[in-house]
Amino acid sequence: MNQEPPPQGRGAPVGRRVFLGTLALGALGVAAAPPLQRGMETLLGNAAQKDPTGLTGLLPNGGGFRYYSVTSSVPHRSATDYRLTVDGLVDHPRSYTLADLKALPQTRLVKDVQCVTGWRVPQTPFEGVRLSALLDAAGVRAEAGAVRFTCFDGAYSESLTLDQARRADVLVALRMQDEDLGHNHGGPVRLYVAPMYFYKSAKWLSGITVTEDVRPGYWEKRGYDVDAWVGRSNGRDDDPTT
Ligand SMILES: Nc1nc2c(c(=O)[nH]1)N[C@H]1C(S)=C(S)[C@@H](COP(=O)(O)O)O[C@H]1N2
Ligand SMILES: [Mo]
Repeated sequence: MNQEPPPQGRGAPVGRRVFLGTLALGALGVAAAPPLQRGMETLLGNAAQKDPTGLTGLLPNGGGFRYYSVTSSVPHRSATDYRLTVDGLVDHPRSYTLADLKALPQTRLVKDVQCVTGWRVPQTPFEGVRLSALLDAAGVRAEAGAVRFTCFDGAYSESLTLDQARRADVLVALRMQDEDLGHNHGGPVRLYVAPMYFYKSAKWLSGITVTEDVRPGYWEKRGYDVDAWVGRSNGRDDDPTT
């Protein structure tokens, strides 16, 4: 498991001490680990003490990505048992199978992935169904103003305004780097919000609910910006003190 460190910027509600406390708790589990793994954990622990924000940099997920999950385990969903529900303030709520989603027109985008903690993966292809197409098919009601996303990890959530959700560069992604999305990257289906920090791109997507107002997502309740446009001051990225 690898959680996004809490935001360290000005006015962040969750401070450095809380994060270090979490690391210390994690170390309690190390005693039970086999020697090889224990060495690795110790290394991580030392590095983390010098630079808590650098912890995730030591855990590559392949191709420059870091694996993130706020839960310690996530159930697997196969092509046959995966479902994506679209509901809320819509005229035609429905549930999509993976085959349903694959049968819809696919859009491919190639842009930089940018995590708010500073790591970046340049020119990464994502492919999937435009979120706007699913919203149009559902018939969004006049009183709607936002979209909420939920995940089958049972914990993560995200949100967008309806205007943001209707952008052409927001996908319900089935493929990444020209391969079917693997479990660790949020497969079989994740949200991909190209113009925003990667925490917006909810992995293991299972629910799209049209709502009246924006409901802040998992990290947003813990201090991250709800409008997460890349380039705005948001976390450490452009903070000269870190
Ligand atoms: N369900 C879920 N989605 C998530 C997260 C998470 O912890 N759980 N972390 C977010 C963050 S902070 C990042 S940087 C990316 C990481 O995606 P990756 O694991 O494919 O690199 O997923 C985002 N989506
Ligand atoms: Mo992130």
